[in-house]
Parts: sequence; structure tokens; C-alpha cells
Amino acid sequence: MPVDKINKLPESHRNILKGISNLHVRKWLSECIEICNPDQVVLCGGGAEELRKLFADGMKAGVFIELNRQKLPNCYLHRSNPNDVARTEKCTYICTPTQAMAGPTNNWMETRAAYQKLEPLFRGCMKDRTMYVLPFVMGPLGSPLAKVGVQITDSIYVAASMGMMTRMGSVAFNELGDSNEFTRCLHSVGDCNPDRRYICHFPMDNTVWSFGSGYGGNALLGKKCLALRIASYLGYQQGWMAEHMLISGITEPGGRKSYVAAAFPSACGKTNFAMLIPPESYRQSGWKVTTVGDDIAWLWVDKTTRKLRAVNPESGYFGVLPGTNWKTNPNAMHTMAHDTIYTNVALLPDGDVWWEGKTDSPPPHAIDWIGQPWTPDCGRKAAHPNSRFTAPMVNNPALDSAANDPAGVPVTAIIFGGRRKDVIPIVYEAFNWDYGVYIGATLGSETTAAAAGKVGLVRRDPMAMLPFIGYNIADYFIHWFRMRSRIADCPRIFQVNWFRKNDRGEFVWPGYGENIRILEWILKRSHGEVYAIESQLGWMPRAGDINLDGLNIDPTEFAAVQQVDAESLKAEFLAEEELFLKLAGELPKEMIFMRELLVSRL
Ligand code: OXD
Ligand code: MN
Repeated sequence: MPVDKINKLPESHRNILKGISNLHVRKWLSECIEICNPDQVVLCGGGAEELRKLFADGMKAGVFIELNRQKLPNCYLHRSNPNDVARTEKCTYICTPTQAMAGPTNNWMETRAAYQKLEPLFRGCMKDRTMYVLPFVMGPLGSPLAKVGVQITDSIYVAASMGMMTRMGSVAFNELGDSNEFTRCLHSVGDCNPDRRYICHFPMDNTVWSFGSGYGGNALLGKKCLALRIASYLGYQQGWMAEHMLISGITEPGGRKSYVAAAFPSACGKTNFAMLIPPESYRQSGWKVTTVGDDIAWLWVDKTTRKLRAVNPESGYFGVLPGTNWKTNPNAMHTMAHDTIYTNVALLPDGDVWWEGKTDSPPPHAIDWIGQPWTPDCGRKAAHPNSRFTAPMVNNPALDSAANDPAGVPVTAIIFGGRRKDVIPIVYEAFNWDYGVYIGATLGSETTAAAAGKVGLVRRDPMAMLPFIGYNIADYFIHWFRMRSRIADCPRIFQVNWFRKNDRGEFVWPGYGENIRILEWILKRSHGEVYAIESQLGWMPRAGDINLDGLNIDPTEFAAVQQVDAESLKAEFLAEEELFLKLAGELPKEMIFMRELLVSRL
């Protein structure tokens, strides 16, 4: 921005700008101030004191309600606008010069047209509001993959949440130095009107503009927008991968530690899996699971060892609450016991919170997520099905010791999982990397409340990345296939399905902590220690290879759902056709060959 324009800004704004030594940030910020016209500008330097002030100011503004100090110290309730409770994929755009660059699965806007459409919305949008400037780092400080972003927002909820979810504050300016390589993240809740809601990504400009929503996935721009959509494009260009994956460390009896990365669509249990506590008998014999990350993994190939390594770019959790309790995920319950934001849950008379599935029986009274009196018989949910907790990862008692390690962790196995009541067995292993990529690419899952739209329909969600690939999906698949040639000893790839039902419509697998039994087989296979049967679908455990001791599972029923049924597989391949048709003409040849092989095996 020309100097004379900067000089026209109010003195307080000019002083903020003077405090920023990076000239590229200063120039971009002055342009955003000029467009948004905020009343005040607050530069967030990070730290606990600043967070306390954000909460105090947020309480005055009615954005936060402080919860019971004894039961939930430093915890706050936030109620969103009821029209703004989940990611809105129909308002999410990849903005590139040509539609081919965004590909057939993304909403697309031409770059200049998008800026022209959104600029008038941002113009003057922060009049009488405070603009928070949030410098942040995604990835452990000093990591070769760490990325700096600067988010501008008029939401104090977003500012406080970014303080937990990212390494926010002056550390980001230290990491950036005088470089121009930072993601420019401009955000305003605007008037929160769904008809004027746009989450626009400009991968080629390293820029995100999000208007009209305060929901985490649309508004905490370091998360889905930077760490998945923008990062997936950067990874494609630079030879690494940004994936919708948890990373966990598994210690076996005897002390061997391995790390797995697992991709599941939103609200399919990634946080539970990442924070898994093995059952007593396993713990006694030395099994332990620790969390590196619960949602996003950045993966790269180490130049010296040519092994795949991973970091979690985030520093907090934005987890789904319904169904979370002391039995299903005690580590999550500990994590959110203090210093946590609860969004769209019910408020109890004593200042505690509640959501469906937190306790066996509901409370007699509550104030529901929209602020209305609630009783169990009123016919409404007390908490929104996509209610969330936001907490820093340091709260997690099972945080892995390498979670902040800039060198990341080695990846022994990659796991793909979906929510499928039928067809897909509880576990099997891909024959090789290329087939594993095929399995990931054709991953199907029943839709959940994490995204607006109908729940329970099977949709193809390649690598659980459908809403998060920041470029053409065909190039994304090619990138996955090509990664193979960089890796010397590639991780084994598996598919799991915790949600498989029997003929009576009951879940066969108990899930949660018991998933360690499946992990045990996955690790043994990855380390070459257990035999497997070759089925049409992949390598299968034999009866007896999965430890069912102490579980109330009929081994014949387990064996039955592991069976590959040719007729339902044929139906599955036909259902995959939808994805193949979308990609017609652009499909990587590996996908076509893999499908041919699969069909010819039936
Ligand atoms: C999330 C999501 O919030 O995937 O992690 O929607
Ligand atoms: Mn997610």
C-alpha cells in the first residue's frame, strides 16, 4: 500500500504496523486494514496472559460463558449462530485461473472473479469491531515443513481458539524472519448470513479469504484451509503430502515403538483412535498408545534414510463431543477438563456442561445449545450433533514425547477407515503400495454431522480428503502413486472398518480401546511377523490371528464379516463408478489397472 495511504490510517493502527518488522506482513496488513476498516487492531503476541484477556473480553461481549471454576477451571462455553454449526462444503471454493486446476470435485471460482466477489463483502466489515491479527506457525517450530500464517479476524472466539490450535504469537515472526512465505488468511464473520458465506482458497497466492462463518472448520484458517487445502497443493509442488490423518505411537511389550498414520472421514473416530487406551490385559503386558496428532498429518520422505516421516501441524484438538465419555475416551475427557472451549453443548444449572452420550442418563434440566430451557422429554437434542471441544494438546495425558519434535516420527503403517455397515471387513492389508493407494482413493463412508447435509449416505471420500484437496484430484492421486518411488521401504497400507454390522444390524466390533487388537495384527504384519491369507480383497488375518480373548464376540461371526462376498464386492465396484466417471479421461493409469485386476480376481 502506498505510504500516503498508510499515513491516512488512524495513529493506533499505524503503531501496530510499525511494531511488525516483516515488510511483507506489514504491507498486507495495511491493505486489509484499509479494506476492513476496523475500529481497533490487536496484534496477538501469544501466551497465557493474552488468552485470559481474550476470554475476559469475550465474556463481556457475550461470546463466552465461564463454566464452573471447580469442575472445569478456565473453561468456557460458546454458542454459535444456529445457522453456523458445521463446515459448509457448498460455500468452499478453490480459486485458480482455470477450472481444470481445481478439478472435478471442488467448487471453483476464477481467481480474479473470486477476489472481486469477496472484496465488497470485506469492505468496511470491521467497522465498530476489533481486528485481531494472529501470527501463527503450523508444525513443530524449526521443522523443515513448518509453515507460517497470519490470520486476520474479527472473531474473539477464533482468536482464542487459534491460540490453542496453533503455535500462535511472536514465535511466528521469529520463524518467518524477513521472508514473504506466509499464508495470508483473511477472515470475517460478517453478518453470518449463509447466503453470503464463502471460504475461498487461492493456492497459487498462498491466500485464504473466509467470510460469513465463525465455525472452526471454516474460520480457524490454520486448520482445514491452510494445513490441508493450501498445504496439499504446496506438498504436490514440493514433493510431500498433507493428509487428513491422525498419527499415533504404539509401544508393544518389550518396548518396540512404531507409529501409524490413519485417515478417516470427519467424525468417524480419529480422535478416539489417536487417544486409545488399551484394555487392562494389554496395558498389563506393556501395550501403550500415545498421540502425536488427531486430525492432520504432514508426511515427507527423509532424504538420508528414504523413510516416510510425519508431523502433526496442529497444537490442539477440535474434537466432536457427542458420544465422548469416560468409557469411550478417557484421555479426551482429561484433555478437556481444564483450559477448554466447549462449543454448542448444553449448560447445566451448576455451570457444568453436557452432551448426548456424556453420561448414561441425561440431566433432568439444562439450557440447550441454542440457549433454550431443555428437559429430556422435550424432543430436541441438548447439544448439537457436531458440538465440539477445543483444547491445547499439552492437556492430553497421552501426548507422545515426539509431538513437538521438528524431525517428526517414522511411519510404519498407513490405515484407511470409513464408516460402513456392510461389505468392508473389519481389517485387511493391501497387497502393495499401489493397491493401498487404490483402496484409499475409493474409500467410501457414510456421511456424518461434521459437514452440513444429509447424514448416513455412502459417499466416496478419497483418502478422507474429498473436502480438503486443494487442487485437481487426479493430480492428487498421481502424487500418491509417485511418492512410492521416493520411499525405500514403504509403510504397509491397511483398511479398517470399526462400524461393520451383522445380519441383525448390530455392531460386530466393540471398537474404542479394543481396537488395539487390530493394531496388534497391523504392526505384526508391518514388521513381517505374522502370516496372512490372500483373499480377493487383500491379505486377511486367519481365524485366530486377531486376539479375541476376553471379548464377547463369537469367532464365527468375526470370521463371517471378514469373508469377502463376491456379489457385494461387485455392487461396491459399481458404486465406485461414480468416482471413476467424475475423473473420466484424467484417471491415473494405475487406478485403471488396479480396478481391472480386482475385477478379474472375482
Ligand atoms: C474436523 C473435520 O473438524 O474433519 O476435523 O470436519
Ligand atoms: Mn478432520
